[in-house]
Amino acid sequence: MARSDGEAAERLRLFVAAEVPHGHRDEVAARIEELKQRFSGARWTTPDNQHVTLKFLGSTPRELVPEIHDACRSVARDHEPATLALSDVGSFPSARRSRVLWLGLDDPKGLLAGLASDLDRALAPLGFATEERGFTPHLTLCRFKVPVKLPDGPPPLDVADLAPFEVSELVLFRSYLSPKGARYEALERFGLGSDGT
Ligand code: 3AM
Repeated sequence: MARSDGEAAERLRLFVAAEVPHGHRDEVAARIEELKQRFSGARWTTPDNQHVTLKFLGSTPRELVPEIHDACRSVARDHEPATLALSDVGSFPSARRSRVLWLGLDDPKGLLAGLASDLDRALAPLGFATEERGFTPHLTLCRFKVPVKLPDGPPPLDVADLAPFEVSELVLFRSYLSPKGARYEALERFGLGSDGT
């Protein structure tokens, strides 16, 4: 549909992610209660808002969405589902100056790193900047306004007993920012592997 002069194109804040089963995220939430008390100044994510970000697209014109779907579908088809597990707590950018605490994923076949680098490559022709930073698959647990020093390193969290789980799709999310925090909406899912739909 033609737009009148001066009318701004609608933009959506987008990112592509993989999901961890809800039950696992709820179990993690139950196990970080002690950490929440220790780091009471942090802003904690809720299980509903946790995902493994693979590619951040940011503010995107709506008319690019069909091409983003095509790119995601093609990358998803090139990767078979794999079994992953939750691992250890880490911090960004470092334990000396932590701004984020996260829970890592054990991904022996490198599925998530492969998806992240293929998304980077497939989305670059649409004008999305390629990622310069190394990729560390993680669920963000909390963010600190003022960086925190962790002299003993990131705190331990025992999740070794939680069952491994399968990652079998990519999810295109829309992010809505507000003073109350972010809300994420799954716009589209892309099954991994040649059997994916
Ligand atoms: O939920 P996590 O932390 O994995 O940190 C933001 C969040 O990831 C990340 O994108 C996800 C959805 O908002 N994000 C926000 N701005 C970003 C940026 N400029 C960014 N990632 C990379 N570059």
